[in-house]
Amino acid sequence: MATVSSWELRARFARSLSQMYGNEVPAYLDLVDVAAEVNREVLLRHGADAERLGTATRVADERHGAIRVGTAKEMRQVATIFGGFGMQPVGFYDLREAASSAVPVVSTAFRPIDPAELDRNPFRVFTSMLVIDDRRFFTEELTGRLSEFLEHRILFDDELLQLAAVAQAEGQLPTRDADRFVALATQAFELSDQPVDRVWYETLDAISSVAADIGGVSTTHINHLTPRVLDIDELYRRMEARGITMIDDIQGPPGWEGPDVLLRQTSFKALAEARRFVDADGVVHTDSLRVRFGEVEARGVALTPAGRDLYDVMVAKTDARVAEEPGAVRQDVARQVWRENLPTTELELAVQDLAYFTFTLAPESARTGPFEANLASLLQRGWLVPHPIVYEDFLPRSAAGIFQSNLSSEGHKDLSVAGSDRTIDWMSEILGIPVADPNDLYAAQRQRSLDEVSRQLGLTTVLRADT
Ligand code: OOG
Ligand code: NI
Repeated sequence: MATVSSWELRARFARSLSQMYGNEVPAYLDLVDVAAEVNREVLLRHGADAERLGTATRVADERHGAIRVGTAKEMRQVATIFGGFGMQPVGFYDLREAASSAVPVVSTAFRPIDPAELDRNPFRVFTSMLVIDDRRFFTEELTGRLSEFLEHRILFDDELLQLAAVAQAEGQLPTRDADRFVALATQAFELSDQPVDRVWYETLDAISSVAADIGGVSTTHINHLTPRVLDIDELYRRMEARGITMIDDIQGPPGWEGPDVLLRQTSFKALAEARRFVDADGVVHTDSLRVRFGEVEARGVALTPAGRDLYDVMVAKTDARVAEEPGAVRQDVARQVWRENLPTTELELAVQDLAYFTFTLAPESARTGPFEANLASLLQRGWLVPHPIVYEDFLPRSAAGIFQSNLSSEGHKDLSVAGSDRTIDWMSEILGIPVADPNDLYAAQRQRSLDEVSRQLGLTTVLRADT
């Protein structure tokens, strides 16, 4: 019997969502076009070097989506659906802390974790869940009403969930089921034309637009779909030249001449979309909402915990200098801070254990010094060649920035009360499966490669990065 494997299911799902979202939000197609144009040019200009952080085919298809749900049960169903596409929960992001305005959600990302699976198709979905009992945002009474409203809605039908469960258990589906699974999963994230209860929506909107988008409607929808671009500064200029207003800045690290690290993202502002509302008098009107937007991203090498600490220090230094020099352009200030603090080569990032790499043996002709069974020295003496591990995850501050740049107002947040406690363990518990720590995944990938080169070098004690 012909079957479709989980990576093909994932690739089809990403493509199908992309088609659906392109129909719903045509400006997304502009972003995809410009990203493809820029990618082609970068590949022509830099050749194989441009593929160090992912092959041209991987990058061309690469997307991340964002969705938002309301309850533990919905979250668990989402885990089943994405599990059917070979995507597992990785990382925990508390946007309540990362955002200055009211963003009452905690998030994880569903993505493939095996490097070979990532190469085949790296589709990931940033998934946020409303924290309905956080007293900084919701009164006890509102928590009760939210809980009541959310408990009664059904986002995903049984057929979808059953197909997902089979796909997850078997790692594949028969062709006909595969078509159905992809179609139903895509449909589940379409924008619904069911009328929205205006009074209820506005009650939540006064607290947080994000809360209204999640808890104010009886369905869910994809919030954005993000292509990957190899030169985000160039993309930004071209989008503006096309007359599409982008948010003020590129989030994350600045553009600079050294290695690309982590993740840079930018977006265009949410567009007005026609939505139907039912008013208190029962009459249905068509009005509009600005909720969904277009985002694009550039990915760099993953940073180790030490590299991430340095990153946080550099962000804090940038913040401080921008505060001292009103009128300074944040990216220019950040670039300066980067030049003062971050090594300018991948080799040096590897030697200082600031970023994650895999390693291969260099040809003998490239070796410049005697053998010593120590990773830093083998790198410096040219015995080993480092290859960057691409950052596959998200940044809380950028995510908060993306959320915030698209809110219609600051919303309402009472800082005099304590928030409700949410952690990665809590998320694992409600999902019923462990949420992976991204660092563990990168570190394991690096160690597998060190095991291999140690074997090739005939070492009795394997090389490690942290000694
Ligand atoms: C998610 C915002 C975060 C990203 O790329 O950091 C995000 C949302 O708006 O639902 O997608
Ligand atoms: Ni995003």
